[in-house]
Amino acid sequence: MTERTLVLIKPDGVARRLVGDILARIERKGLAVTALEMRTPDLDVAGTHYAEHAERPFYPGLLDFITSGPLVAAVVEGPRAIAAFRQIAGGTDPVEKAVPGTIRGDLALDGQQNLVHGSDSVESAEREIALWFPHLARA
Ligand code: RTP
Ligand code: MG
Repeated sequence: MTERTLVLIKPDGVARRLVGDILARIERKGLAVTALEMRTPDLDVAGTHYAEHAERPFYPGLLDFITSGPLVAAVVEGPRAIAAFRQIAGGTDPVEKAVPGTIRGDLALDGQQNLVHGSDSVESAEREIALWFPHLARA
């Protein structure tokens, strides 16, 4: 069944000129990029995006990082797109969890500056797509 997910190429990915590499990996997996925008999010959008982590000690630093410069937000679609993107992203910690062959496993070192975000459930995906691309929200 076709699914959609919200992907962010975080500010470290843009700063390191990895946008093309990461989009190519998404497309080579067989997923489709159906919306794409570069922007520097304000604290409101970043805070809402990561609201589930509001009580975590890393939350303030995470918001500083996510709002630090331009990122790329994308809607990615395909069969099992949510799990498929998280598979090619690799685990959250690029060294301890992400394996070689994944975006984080191949290209990142830092547990916070880990290049990409991908929605973790259908509910998160719909919430995040409505946040980043309001015109694509489903009723
Ligand atoms: P994301 O939400 O960005 O796709 O990443 P994820 O599901 O793999 O990881 P999650 O647990 O949702 O954490 C969100 C982001 O917060 C930063 N983080 N820092 N201990 C730390 O310093 C720490 N833990 C998480 C990372 O940028 C992570 O991707
Ligand atoms: Mg997450």
